[in-house]
Amino acid sequence: MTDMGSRHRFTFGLWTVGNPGRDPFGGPTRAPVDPVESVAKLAQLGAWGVNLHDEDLVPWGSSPSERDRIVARFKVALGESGLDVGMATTNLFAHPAFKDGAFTSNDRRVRRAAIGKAMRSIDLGAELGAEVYVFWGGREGTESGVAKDPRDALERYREAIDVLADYAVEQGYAMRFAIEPKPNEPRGDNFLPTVGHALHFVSTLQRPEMVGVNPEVAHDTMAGLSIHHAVGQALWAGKLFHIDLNSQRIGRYDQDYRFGAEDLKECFLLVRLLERAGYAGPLAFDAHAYRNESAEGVWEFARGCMATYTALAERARHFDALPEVQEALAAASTGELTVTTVGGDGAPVLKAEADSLDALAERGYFNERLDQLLVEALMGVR
Ligand code: GLT
Ligand code: MN
Ligand code: MN
Ligand code: MN
Repeated sequence: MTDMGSRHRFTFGLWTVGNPGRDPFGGPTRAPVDPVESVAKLAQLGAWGVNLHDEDLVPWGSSPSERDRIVARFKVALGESGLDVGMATTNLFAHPAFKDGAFTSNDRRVRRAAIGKAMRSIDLGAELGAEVYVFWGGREGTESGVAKDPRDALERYREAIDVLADYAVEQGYAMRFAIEPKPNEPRGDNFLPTVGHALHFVSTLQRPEMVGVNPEVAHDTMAGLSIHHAVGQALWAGKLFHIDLNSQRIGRYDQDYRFGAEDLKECFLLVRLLERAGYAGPLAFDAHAYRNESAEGVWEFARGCMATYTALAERARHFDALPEVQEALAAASTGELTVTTVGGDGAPVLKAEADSLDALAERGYFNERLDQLLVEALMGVR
């Protein structure tokens, strides 16, 4: 273990470091990576764990005996490397039968098969000790909105999660579930497009306490939203069960760049928030190396994700320890936002205070100074 992984529980999906560089316009540029090799290499770099889809480990179509052999070999690798499994999930997007959706396919037979596949995959996650089970609805959506009433689709989505939560509880599995939102891609429009949509969806479930969210930096950014605010709302709701870290420019396809490769300021705000909130769940990097990298470049990518998170956590602590920052925060009245607004005062008092608006409009909030301090701390010149 290096210093890097000693405090933070950094994880990588097998599909991230194993990404062969395929894109819609061209085939793979890198050879497939054996999951056993990924585990050994990630441990060496200081990661805490790995994440996987059923099919990242056990190829679709494997016989039960092949499955058992593959899983046994993988468990040995985990034991030797000391890595844990942070989260597990189901591939409900690659098989052509899922082209109209998995839990929300219009074909009831597909929906039932999808639930069955998720059950098998939950068994695998439990066997490997995954503490979180993620649901990313890659195929849950439409190109032609007329083909599905969104109310019906959400009802079937909810039914699937309810059934699977019951299943996990009945089996005695300790895992919690996390819904991962994404606005589009691969579907034209996906259901549960943002963290806010997912949080509301969770509140409609039969076991809401068991289900949280798995925000991904790139996904809310694709929707043009602030991931800092999205994760803030998930934390405020007590629902941040997992997080997928990466980078993304607004308005692009799903780029899944190395954490910190884009918008360092938003990354700084996100890391500062997670650190201040004492988030102790896995910090998962759901990203991949640029397509023009060779096999070694993949490990450069993995090292970079962890190094940037660690450096931003240090920068955030440094920033908050600077006396000029504390002064600027006080000038911005940041602490005052933690004070209850009304207290015990009644309507007559509040109505009278409405008269103070003209005078209150005079003040400034000194955000220029505060933000410049952030930028200078981030650049390392302060
Ligand atoms: C896929 C997707 C990710 C999800 C993974 C979990 S699969 O790579 O782009 O955002 O987290 O299903
Ligand atoms: Mn993504
Ligand atoms: Mn992706
Ligand atoms: Mn993700």
